[in-house]
Amino acid sequence: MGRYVTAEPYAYPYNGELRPENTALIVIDMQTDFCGKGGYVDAMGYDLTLTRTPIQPLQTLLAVMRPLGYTIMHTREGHRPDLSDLPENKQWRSRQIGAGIGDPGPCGKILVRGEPGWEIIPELAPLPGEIVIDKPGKGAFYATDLDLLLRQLGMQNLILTGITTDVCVHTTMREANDRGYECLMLSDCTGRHRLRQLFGRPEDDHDARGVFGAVATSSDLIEAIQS
Ligand code: C5J
Repeated sequence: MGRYVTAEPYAYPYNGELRPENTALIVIDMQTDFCGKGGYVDAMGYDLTLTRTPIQPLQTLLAVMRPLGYTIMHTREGHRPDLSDLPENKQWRSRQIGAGIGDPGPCGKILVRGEPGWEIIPELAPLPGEIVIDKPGKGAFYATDLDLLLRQLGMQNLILTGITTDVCVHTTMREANDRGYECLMLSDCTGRHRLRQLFGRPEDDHDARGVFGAVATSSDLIEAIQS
């Protein structure tokens, strides 16, 4: 008898092996510049509601998963202060939308390591001992030691949350799937910017179609791990 989360399009994980010893919660890029009051998204005048909706469900989920001994990991998107790890085209594209990476922003240089805007928001601050992955790209596996750490810890299942759903969360889920991790995305613990919600295809966001993994809500997960 395994332990499964009620999820779409299949009960997660595929083998019913859902345990604190082999399952990590990954909280992606909940940084001030993306979702904090006074960060660059806020300063650009966008409605922060969409990138802030995951905060409360994530707080509830962390309060359940931490005492049960699940591995909790956080990621931050950001670049070295000298921008030597920032591809020119990434910088150019960010400037097109008025948020040039490395340029001065309301909370220091935008998405630069060590600047206030790059920090994880206080509401979801990592606890001492929780792993924080600093990534220069969208995916959390690219140019980081995430895979090495997960394998050292014996992790097989990844619960993916954070922002933004269609960029860093989805990229990480695809990278994880190719490496053999069993992925679950939590729809209420992810969010995206309004701009992309208007021009993107929101129906694709949580539609993993079983190709990259499964989708559930945090309540579904909490019910499974507390049962
Ligand atoms: C993330 C981005 N975290 N959209 N970054 O999604 O640039």
